[in-house]
Amino acid sequence: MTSGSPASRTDLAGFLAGRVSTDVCAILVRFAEASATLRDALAVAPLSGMLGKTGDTNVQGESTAKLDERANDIFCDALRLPSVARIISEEEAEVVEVGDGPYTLAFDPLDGSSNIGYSSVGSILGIYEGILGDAFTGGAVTGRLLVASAFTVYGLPTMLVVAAGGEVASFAFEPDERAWLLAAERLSVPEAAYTSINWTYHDRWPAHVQQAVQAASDGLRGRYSGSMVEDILRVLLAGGVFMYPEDSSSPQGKLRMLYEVGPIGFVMETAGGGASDGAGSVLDVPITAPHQRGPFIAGSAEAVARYEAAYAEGRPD
Ligand code: AHM
Ligand code: MG
Repeated sequence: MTSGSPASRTDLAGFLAGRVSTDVCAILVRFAEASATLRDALAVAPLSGMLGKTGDTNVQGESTAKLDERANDIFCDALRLPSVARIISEEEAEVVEVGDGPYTLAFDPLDGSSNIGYSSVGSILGIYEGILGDAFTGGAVTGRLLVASAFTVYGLPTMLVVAAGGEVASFAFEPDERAWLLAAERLSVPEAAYTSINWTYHDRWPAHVQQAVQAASDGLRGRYSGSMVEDILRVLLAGGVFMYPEDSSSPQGKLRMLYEVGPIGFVMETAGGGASDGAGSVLDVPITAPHQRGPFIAGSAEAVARYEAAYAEGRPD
C-alpha cells in the first residue's frame, strides 16, 4: 500500500484518468459527487427534520427512512448518464430503464440505515457490463460482470473506496474544496486483526456455520457496527473478516448480491482478500433476480480460507 502524502493533490478524476474508460470515470465521479451531496444532508439531519421514517416499506419489506428516500433520489438523478442502460437500487422495486448505454448500475443508496443519526452509514455502487434485467435467467449474471465498484463511509473522515483498473484506492473528502483526494493507493488487505459479525444471531446459525465463524474468528478482536460499509473499511485497512452468513431467520443471508455483496466482494478480491459465500467466491454465484440475497464472508484471505475449510468440513451432505 502506498499512502498519499498529507499534501496529496490527486483527485478522483485525476487518479482514474488513463486507468479506466472515460465512461467508467464519469460514472465514478458522479457517484462521488452524489455522495458529497448526501454527506451534507446527513451532517445536518438532526436539525433539518430528515431523521425518522417515511411510513412506507421498500420492496424488501423494510421500513424506509426519510434519508433512504432522499439518498435514492440523489443517486438516481446523478447517475442517469449516456453510458447507463439500467439502474437497480435497493429502494426501487423494479429495474429502472435509463438509456442505451453499455452498463447497468446497481446501488445501495444508504447502507446501514439502522445507524442513521447515531453512527456511520455509507453508499455502495457496482458498475456491471451489459444490460442486466433481461439476463436474469440461466445463471448468466454473476459478479464477474463488474468492471468497477465503489463505496463511501460518511464518518470523519468521510471516505470513498474505489476498485477500478485492477487496484483499490481510497479517497478522503476535503470539505473546503469539495474534492475527493487520494488517501492511499494499491490497497492490500492486511493480515486479520478484527472479526465483525452479529454474534446475537449465534443460535440461529446451523452447526457448520457456527464452526466456520469460530474458525475464522480465532484469535481476532470483535468489532461490529451494523453498517457493513464501516466494518468493511476497517477490515480493508486494518485486516480482519466481516461475516453475514445464512441463518434460520435469513436462510439466504441478509445482504443483496448485486449492490452489497458483489461490489464489496469485488473490492476485497481486487485488494488481494477473500469474498466467499462459504463454498466459493461470491463473484461466481449466479444471480437470477435484482434483489437476490446471499451469505457473505469477506476480508483477509487467510481468515476467509479458515471459514471455507470449516464450512466444508461441517456441512451436511
Ligand atoms: P441496509 O442496507 O438496509 O442498511 O441493510 C444492510 C445492513 C448492513 O450494512 C449491516 O451489515 C447489516 O444490515 C446489519 O444487519 P443486522 O442488524 O441484522 O446485524
Ligand atoms: Mg445495505
